[in-house]
Amino acid sequence: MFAKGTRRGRGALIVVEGLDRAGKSSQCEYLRNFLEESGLSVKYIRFPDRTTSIGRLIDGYLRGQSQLDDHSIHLLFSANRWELAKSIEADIANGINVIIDRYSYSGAVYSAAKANPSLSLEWAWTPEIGLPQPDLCLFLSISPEEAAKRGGFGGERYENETMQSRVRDLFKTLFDLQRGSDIRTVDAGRSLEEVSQDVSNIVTECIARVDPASSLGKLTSF
Ligand code: T5A
Repeated sequence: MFAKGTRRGRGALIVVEGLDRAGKSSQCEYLRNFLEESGLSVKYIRFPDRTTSIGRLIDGYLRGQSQLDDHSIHLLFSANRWELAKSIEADIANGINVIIDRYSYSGAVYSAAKANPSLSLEWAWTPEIGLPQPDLCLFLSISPEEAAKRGGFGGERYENETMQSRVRDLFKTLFDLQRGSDIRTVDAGRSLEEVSQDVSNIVTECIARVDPASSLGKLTSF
């Protein structure tokens, strides 16, 4: 826990990643409450942010209401992050801890999982270079079979087991390439409470470790 009013300087940038229905939004909500109750300033952002004009194009695509070339939709997902990048950096500099539900890692692996020969993982990562670098990425690990049993699975474009299995493998490949990043895997196949306990312990450590006088880094090439 944190003593109220003792933290000055910048906030931490915390990303939560995982397959569809891994429990990301549930854990982000839990984390927001946990940090607020600990006296910290918090903002919670979800990508895709479906409220912007780019986000509405993405939403239509995910619901199957429009068709787009694989490269075009990929670049829209990335543009959706770039349109919030400056405000994320400003919040962090102002001492706000920012929790992000899906980020560049999802961006790269979901597009690469389409197995389009002209859309490699490296190609998919390139537009992410220069975006704010998370201080911590929590990967909620669950099997595609377990995720499929959870509420609402199957409603959107990528929610099928073939795609989710490829995504899971590609997350591993991408994380192995992220030298110098703090990426932690949490077993998300357990109860909400057990997962939340691990999440709060890891995030508490991260916030204590971030040097309040340091600047946020930027994502780099492999
Ligand atoms: N995408 C995204 C890209 O292709 N490129 C990109 O750049 C980005 C950012 C939509 C899609 O877009 C793709 C990836 C996705 O396919 P989304 O809106 O984040 O992305 O969609 P989902 O990941 O499907 O988000 P969900 O909200 O549906 O899943 P969550 O957040 O992982 O899961 P959550 O917390 O909503 O929980 C789902 C269900 O499981 C239960 C919950 O109560 C809920 O019913 N649950 C648990 N049940 C048992 N035990 C637990 N521990 C549980 N945790 C949650």
